Amino acid sequence: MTNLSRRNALKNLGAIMALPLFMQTKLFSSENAKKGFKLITDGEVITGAHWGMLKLTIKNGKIVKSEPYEKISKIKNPFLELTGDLVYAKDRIKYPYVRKSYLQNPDDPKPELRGRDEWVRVSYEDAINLIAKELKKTRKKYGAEGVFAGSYGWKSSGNVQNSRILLHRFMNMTGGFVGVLGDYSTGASQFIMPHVMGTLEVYEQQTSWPVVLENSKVVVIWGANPIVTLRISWTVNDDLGLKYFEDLKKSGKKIIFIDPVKNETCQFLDAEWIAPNPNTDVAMMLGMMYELYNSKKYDKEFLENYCVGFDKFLPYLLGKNDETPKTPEWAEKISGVSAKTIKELAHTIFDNRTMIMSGWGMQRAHHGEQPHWALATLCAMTGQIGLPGGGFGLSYHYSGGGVPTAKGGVVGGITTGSTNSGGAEWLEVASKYSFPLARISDALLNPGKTIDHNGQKIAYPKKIDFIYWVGGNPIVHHQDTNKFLKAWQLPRTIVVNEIYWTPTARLADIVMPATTSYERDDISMVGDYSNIAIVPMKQAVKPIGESRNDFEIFRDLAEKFGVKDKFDEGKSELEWIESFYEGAYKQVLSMNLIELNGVDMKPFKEFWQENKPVKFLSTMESESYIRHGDFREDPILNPLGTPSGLIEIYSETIEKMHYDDCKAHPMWFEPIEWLGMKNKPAEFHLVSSHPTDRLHSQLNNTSLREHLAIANREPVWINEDDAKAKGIKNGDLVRVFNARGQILAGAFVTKNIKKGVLKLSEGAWYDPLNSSEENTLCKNGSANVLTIDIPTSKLANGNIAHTALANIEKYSGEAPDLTIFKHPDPKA
Ligand SMILES: Nc1nc2c(c(=O)[nH]1)N[C@H]1C(S)=C(S)[C@@H](COP(=O)(O)OP(=O)(O)OC[C@H]3O[C@@H](n4cnc5c(=O)[nH]c(N)nc54)[C@H](O)[C@@H]3O)O[C@H]1N2
Ligand SMILES: Nc1nc2c(c(=O)[nH]1)N[C@H]1C(S)=C(S)[C@@H](COP(=O)(O)OP(=O)(O)OC[C@H]3O[C@@H](n4cnc5c(=O)[nH]c(N)nc54)[C@H](O)[C@@H]3O)O[C@H]1N2
Ligand SMILES: [Mo]
Repeated sequence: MTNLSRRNALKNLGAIMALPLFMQTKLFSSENAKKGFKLITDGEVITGAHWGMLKLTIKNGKIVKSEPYEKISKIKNPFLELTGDLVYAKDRIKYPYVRKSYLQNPDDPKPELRGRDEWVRVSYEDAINLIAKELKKTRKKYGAEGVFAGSYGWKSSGNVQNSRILLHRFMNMTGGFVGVLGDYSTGASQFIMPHVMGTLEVYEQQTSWPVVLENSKVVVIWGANPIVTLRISWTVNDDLGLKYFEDLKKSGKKIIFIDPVKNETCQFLDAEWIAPNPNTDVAMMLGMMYELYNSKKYDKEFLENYCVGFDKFLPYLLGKNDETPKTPEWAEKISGVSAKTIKELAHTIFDNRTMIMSGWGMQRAHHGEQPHWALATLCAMTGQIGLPGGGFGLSYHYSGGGVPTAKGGVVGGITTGSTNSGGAEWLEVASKYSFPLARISDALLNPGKTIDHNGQKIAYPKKIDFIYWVGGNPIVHHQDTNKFLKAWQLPRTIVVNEIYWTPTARLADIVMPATTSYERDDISMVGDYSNIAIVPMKQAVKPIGESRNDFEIFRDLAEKFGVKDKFDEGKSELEWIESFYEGAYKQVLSMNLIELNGVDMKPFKEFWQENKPVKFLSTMESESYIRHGDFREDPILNPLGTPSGLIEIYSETIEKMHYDDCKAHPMWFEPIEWLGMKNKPAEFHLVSSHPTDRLHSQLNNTSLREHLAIANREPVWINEDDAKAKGIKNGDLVRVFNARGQILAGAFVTKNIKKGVLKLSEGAWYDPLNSSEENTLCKNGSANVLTIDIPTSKLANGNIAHTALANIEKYSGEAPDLTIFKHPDPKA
């Protein structure tokens, strides 16, 4: 259950199989032409991206303008204007390349030279043959266990050109691979919440916004930055999440923010700012619960009828066994938030109908299982879970959680295919060896090691010899880069399909040039929760260089294994798109939505020709949706998915795991590094939030970088008093460092961050000063050079990106040039 990916959890795309595509040099596929579709060389093309529906203006076959197809909120999203930058980027990978030593001898490929070796341009056919040959070699020697294709990443939108699914489809049909469990986003909460609430909570529909706007008196935003994080969606952004935050602002409700950073959203909403020390929220919540208990302001009936285990949690809260009552005064010492504020906050949320919207930053921390468990317990005490506008929600900041769901057709997507393709022993192997994805360095460095995970034992593969990565940038996204770089040296072969010469592509052996989503046809839903529209993603321009669609690369590889027919099922790319559209069209027809709702949906050919989205309407039912409302109404008839059917403040399942780092009820654990620790290894707490002006590492190579960069590096936020004490001025080049590594950044001196805290967004491309030197300086400011690579706990094994101490100083050396955005092949 917890192995559900967000894509499955969000919606049942319920479709099957893959598709073929363009000939390399042809402007447009014969399949398209046969159907009478032409590439628009002068005119407008409608498409979609993570950041929303787009209108592209094409002149002479080139994109000359990119703008929102329509804008619902007034909040500007600069990502919508960058399509030209993305397609015509200087660092596009235009041809297949192989690292020189690898090409010379794939059996002795000198992995230590990754990132430093020369690149040799090869033909597409040679590259495909080489990948197929080496993959077969690895499978023969080590079996499916030797091939890692977990390949986490945000790729591009589109239901057919889903690079990761295509990779898995290819791997499934040819002998299997080792995959991963969970994700980086909600690594801790997606494993703990099913024990507590019986559901993931993080990828599920929230109490609808109209209900919140009508009923909540107070909105608490606890560790979230929705104005920023709602710039994107997993599918195509509907822009409605942002619109509802605008409405929230207009509503005049009391809004309280709890975050060490007074972030863009807090500023936008002009909210009250409470700034705890990072990773101390659980202490604050316990202090609030103590105050509620002490002042008898808690809903006894709710705790008795809808929850189990408050009685077992209470002795801990009151300090009966550890002589530490979790009083507001105790919490003040840990969190740096005054006992007075903690008490007031407790009364405010009890006395008023309150919706607590929490982001995911605080669970991407050591013991990240605790904050959302403690939050659920706090809300159980107020007794507001399942009431209109009360309780908590863990996805208002993400992909439009809370935006009412529309009634319409849902387009399917390519799948990983059937696995019973004769001799599926690999499946057993692959599932046996799949490991929590944030343990990747550990798995590479400690082959065969057994770890605890959510009550089970998991053994790492004995030898990972071959890695295939598509649509992700692990050198930038994984914690403790210097450790990861060592792990990355161990496999014999690393293949990457990429659009750009990212740090990950540069550290591969074989690089396959991928198209952007603007160079191929595709289709997508709009709005992960709202399903408000279907957007055609029509090819806008012809592929750059010899870039290929991931589909084509994997289909051609499948052919080398004799399974092409199975891979594409004899369908062209457009036929796949058509089949997914027709599936949705049938749903619409069967619900009579054309007559009843005035839905303007036509057969595929007209839809594709017309080049505009099909829109649906939300229902009254979805507009009045209350999360856990049914459960509240009747907990016997509508039990939660927990063993007791109730909210588990105390979990016997977890008790039986006997873990020292995650006990049977929520608790305050000291993180491995934090501001309150004895003998701090460094002075400041570094939070590496999600970037305002990127999607992770995507868009770092666009013109937006010029606007965000300070001293031509990633900005690091520092409190003005701290900056003064360190002799740092706004705009200075600074070095941020700890025992794990060092980076250059540009100082952003501000009042809007708590003293003692630094903020450096994740996703700046790793740019080593001297890659043959250990712990070399990253010139561009990639946050993960400084973060810690240990698991949240044995329960979830999530990453702890937001737990790290670091030092900062003005950089006195000469400023080195950035090299990461320059093309590595001087001849290209
Ligand atoms: N310190 C720190 N680290 C973090 C986090 C944090 O909060 N702090 N957050 C974590 C989280 S939640 C996440 S989700 C990860 C994100 O990490 P990633 O998902 O790896 O980040 P992206 O930059 O989106 O990488 C996507 C890559 O896919 C490529 N790409 C795009 N479209 C296509 C395509 O069609 N085909 C192919 N082959 N490639 C394509 C892009 O060029 C880009 O390089 O980072 C994690 N890392
Ligand atoms: N523009 C943009 N939007 C994105 C993304 C992106 O890269 N760019 N990434 C997308 C993805 S994949 C994901 S997973 C989501 C991530 O969504 P989140 O995980 O919610 O985003 P973060 O920026 O990591 O953290 C949100 C807030 O938590 C605060 N925070 C950090 N540590 C603590 C703490 O200990 N306590 C408290 N109270 N607050 C803390 C940070 O200061 C930040 O303001 O965003 C999505 N949206
Ligand atoms: Mo994420």
